[in-house]
Amino acid sequence: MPEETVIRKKTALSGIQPSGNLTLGNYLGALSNFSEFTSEYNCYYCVVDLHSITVRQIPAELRRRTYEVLALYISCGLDPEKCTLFVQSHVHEHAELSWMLSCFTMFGELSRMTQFKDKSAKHADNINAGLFTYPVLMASDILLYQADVVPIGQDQKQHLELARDIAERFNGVFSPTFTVPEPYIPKIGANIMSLAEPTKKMSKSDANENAVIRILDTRDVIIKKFRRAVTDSDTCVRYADGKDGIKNLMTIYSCFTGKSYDEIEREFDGRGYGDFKSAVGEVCADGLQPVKERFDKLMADKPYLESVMRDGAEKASRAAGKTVSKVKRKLGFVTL
Ligand code: ATP
Ligand code: LTN
Repeated sequence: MPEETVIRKKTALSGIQPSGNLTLGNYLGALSNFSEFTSEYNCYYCVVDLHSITVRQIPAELRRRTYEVLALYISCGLDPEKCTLFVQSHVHEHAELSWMLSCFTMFGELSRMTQFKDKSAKHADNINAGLFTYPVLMASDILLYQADVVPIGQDQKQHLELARDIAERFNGVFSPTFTVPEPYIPKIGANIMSLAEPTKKMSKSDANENAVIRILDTRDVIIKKFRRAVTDSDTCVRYADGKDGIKNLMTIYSCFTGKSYDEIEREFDGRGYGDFKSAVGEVCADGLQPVKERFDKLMADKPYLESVMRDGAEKASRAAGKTVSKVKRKLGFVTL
């Protein structure tokens, strides 16, 4: 009899922190790519609330944002019937594996993480141990589900590389235990910049509202913010060095229209920055409109969102439990 070959469906996993109102950077760099994986991969998308407490949160806001990020997952096309949508703190194995993997992560490795350096500079009064070990928790999120691919923006590449190193180290000591994950970083949109300081990443927690487009901003606000976007003293829409503001706007325009940089240059040839900025605002507002409409409906139905969380936690726990049992066995913990 021919030997039966079992083809394992690959797994995709990603997470977003409920640490602020999501931005266009979160959308283009991560969220809008999540649904690409749902037909061919086993998908796990997680609201990473444990990560968000590395920075002080107001409890009522954290709770509301947890519902919001889940509602945004669904609004951006993730069907809870086809993928597992869940909240990290509902699956205790994340914290449990994180402890075990922290014993396979070096102090020096964590000290080199640029997000740690940036966040400790930004929150100098609260450089807590969680901020330092944050990447171990992220590695645990990924390795718990044996993820093959992790859709992320450019800023998370270093954390993903660390997750790969931890997996390889553990596998090397105890025989293959974890799948070594690959990042999926989109070619365009992986690094959306601030509209006020286009050499800096657009970040959820930026104090300057004009620097950030929020997924849930109204059409008028989106258009106004793009009109105010910092550019340069030239007038020509060109993708060239030294034109960070224009390059960022061209990237955003390209993401929403599918047009190449050459096509965009031709389209706006001889027209000023004003015209271009208005056009970027229009395509962005149009692109986000359907997401917002679905979001409003979902937020009005908390019991539904809670049922999604409950089902998601149950499915995720099943997969996570298997990995944790395997890791404990390999480490030599007594199982009863
Ligand atoms: P914070 O400002 O609170 O640190 P953040 O905006 O960086 O948060 P996260 O929840 O940490 O957001 O990130 C969620 C996902 O969005 C990650 O995959 C991250 O790489 C991606 N992302 C965040 N900002 C951008 C950006 N400016 N451009 C592209 N992708 C981004
Ligand atoms: N560290 C990420 C958020 C995050 C994540 C994950 C992303 C936590 N766990 C697992 C992908 C996979 C961030 O700060 N953006």
